[in-house]
Amino acid sequence: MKRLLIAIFVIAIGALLGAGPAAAHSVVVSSEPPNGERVESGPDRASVTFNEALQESFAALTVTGPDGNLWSNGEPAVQGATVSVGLGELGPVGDYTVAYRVTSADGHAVTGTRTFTLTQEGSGTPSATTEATDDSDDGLPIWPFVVVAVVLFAGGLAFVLRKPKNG
Ligand SMILES: [Cu+2]
Repeated sequence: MKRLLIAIFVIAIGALLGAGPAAAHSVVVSSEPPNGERVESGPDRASVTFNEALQESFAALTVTGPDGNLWSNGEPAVQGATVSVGLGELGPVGDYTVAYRVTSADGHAVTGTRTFTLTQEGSGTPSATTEATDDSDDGLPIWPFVVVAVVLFAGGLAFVLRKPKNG
């Protein structure tokens, strides 16, 4: 019995750490420019479209150039299953990275990147240079949540074990 409970506990921890219900999260179905695409100029807006409507809060979408500068401008906008951000005239030729962070309908955060390649140099100016780029909010600590979850689970376990045994 105890061994079974330990097994359940280990499985629960694994699920908490993200090995579990990943299938429920929103999944990218397309992006603009398309992932891996070679383009001569940037679109007015870069966008990433998912398989289901997103929550409108906490969305982030940035386009970073081969120079490391930020080329997207303004705040990202969520409309249905699509998150987009202003882009416009680009600069140096090379790979641009579209980085997104959105909140699934189920409340989980989904992050990732898409890339496209600019083949003709543009005359645009970046909205922020490398020094001003702030990646500090990428490292949302998950440990506090894990600790709380473990404490809650252990509490439940203790409660179960405390139940009077039959016979
Ligand atoms: Cu989820």
